[in-house]
Amino acid sequence: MKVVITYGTFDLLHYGHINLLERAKALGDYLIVGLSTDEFCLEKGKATYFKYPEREKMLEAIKYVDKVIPEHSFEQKFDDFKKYNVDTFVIGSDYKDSDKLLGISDYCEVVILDRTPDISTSQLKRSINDKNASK
Ligand code: C2G
Repeated sequence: MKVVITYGTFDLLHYGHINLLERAKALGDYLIVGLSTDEFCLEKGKATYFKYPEREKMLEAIKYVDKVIPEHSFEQKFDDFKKYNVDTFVIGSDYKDSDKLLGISDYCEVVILDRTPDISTSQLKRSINDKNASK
């Protein structure tokens, strides 16, 4: 069984996230998602709209996702790779050439997938705020 893992905040879940998860699952048989905890999101400078339990529930409802685990830090990946016998780590192209990926290829295959253009959580928040402001 080929195990794939990816990580993210997945706040205000949108089709860009779904595209990523669909392609990640297509790379193997079992997809694990490391979901950033609320505390880790704050460390990443991302205040989320939905809290961890809500984001977890939404991810677990996606047919491509087989398991959701909490992501507490960037560094925990190396423990996860061993704990879950991960074959492939997947992340979107915003992390291409990021120092956050250093050393990962020593543990497993690294696949960088193109981000879905023209959609992001921050863009959604801005357009919702703009709509409210214009009322
Ligand atoms: N993504 C995408 N296309 C978009 C938006 C997001 O492919 N339009 C991908 C990102 O590249 C990432 C995943 O969806 O692989 C989750 O996106 P975020 O929740 O924004 O991830 P982030 O907060 O950057 O957390 O350790 C890694 C971090 O936890 C990633």
